[in-house]
Amino acid sequence: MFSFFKRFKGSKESDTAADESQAVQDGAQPEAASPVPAAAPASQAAIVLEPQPEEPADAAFETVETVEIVPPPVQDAGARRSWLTRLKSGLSKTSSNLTGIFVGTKIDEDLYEELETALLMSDAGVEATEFLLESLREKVRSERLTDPQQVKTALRTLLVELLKPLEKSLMLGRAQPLVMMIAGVNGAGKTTSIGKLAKHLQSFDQSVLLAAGDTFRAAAREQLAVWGQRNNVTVVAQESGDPAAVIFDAVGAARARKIDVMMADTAGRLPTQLHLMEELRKVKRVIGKAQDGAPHEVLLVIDANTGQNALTQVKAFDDALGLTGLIVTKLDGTAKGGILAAIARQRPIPVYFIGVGEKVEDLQPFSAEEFSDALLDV
Ligand SMILES: Nc1nc2c(ncn2[C@@H]2O[C@H](COP(=O)(O)OP(=O)(O)O)[C@@H](O)[C@H]2O)c(=O)[nH]1
Ligand SMILES: [Mg+2]
Repeated sequence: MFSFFKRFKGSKESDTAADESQAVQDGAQPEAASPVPAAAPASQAAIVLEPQPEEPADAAFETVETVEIVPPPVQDAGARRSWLTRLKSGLSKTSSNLTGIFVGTKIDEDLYEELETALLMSDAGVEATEFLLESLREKVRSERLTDPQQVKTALRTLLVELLKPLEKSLMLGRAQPLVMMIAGVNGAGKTTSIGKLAKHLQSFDQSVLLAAGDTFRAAAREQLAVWGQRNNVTVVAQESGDPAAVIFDAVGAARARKIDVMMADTAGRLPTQLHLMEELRKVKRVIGKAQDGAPHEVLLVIDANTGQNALTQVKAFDDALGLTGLIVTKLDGTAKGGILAAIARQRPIPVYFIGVGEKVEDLQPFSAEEFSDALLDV
């Protein structure tokens, strides 16, 4: 298996990260001084699904190290090719539409019109489409391009520029635990993505604890619990009740056990369900009470097949929660991929990961270059 983690040294972000982790370490000192009981540290109401019989007695997690998740600089070549192939095949509907436009010999109005249609059909939305077309016309003029293939290359450059701000690494090690809250509509892929991420994090020596904050459906809790047992990850769950309470307990458990990353699953909801959005805001507030500065990440999982509706979700969840990142799933289905251009133009929130399937290795960091190449079949 390959991992996409890299040790991180010396950037502006690492300075902030070091400050934050220091603050957290300071805050956690009284706890560190008193020995942590091996038994479940969460309150009695919580069921701690503990796959390991004993708490590991090592101090390995005591030093907070800043780690960055990045597209792998050196990766197993086969795995890399396989990922790119899956990404390309996922986006093939759009790429076949787009590339067909540039096979002719002339750069004329027809070309621009066909391109407009193809971009709109790819879910890029009116704003990003107009932006790309305008910029492309300008580039064709200023660079005196004459060959449609050059126009395609210019479009690739513009796409990369547009999508680049979405490319951001998820910084680990800023706090212990680093608390990530995961939100999204039903079926977007929250629980699956949490599972995949947990496995990736483990493969980079990060200890993980999950909170089954989807208390709405019993099946959701079971899904996470079964997954946790299979993969040796502690899952904090509760028979019923308040998601905020479960997640509060889980943060306590993660702190006591010196867990590196805690991920909180939440119940799916539509942004139009105002009382449920309010419940999510409460979850976020309560996490902040359990640990200063938490949640460190509020991630929204969106299903790329929902097209322009995904943008509506991004805006609504961002307005309610203040999102720090996105996970875009199911780019292997009928997804057309242009939605990322719409997001980049209208609500540029970092896309930490994209998913092209149900297997663990099908979730990878987002790369503007890779994505643009897949869209244009370069
Ligand atoms: N094809 C495909 N299926 C996915 C992907 N991510 C998640 N799924 C599937 O989508 C379904 C819903 O996922 P789940 O994690 O339960 O969604 P949740 O309701 O948001 O927690 C499951 O069948 C997953 O296997 C992906 O990237 N590609
Ligand atoms: Mg779920």
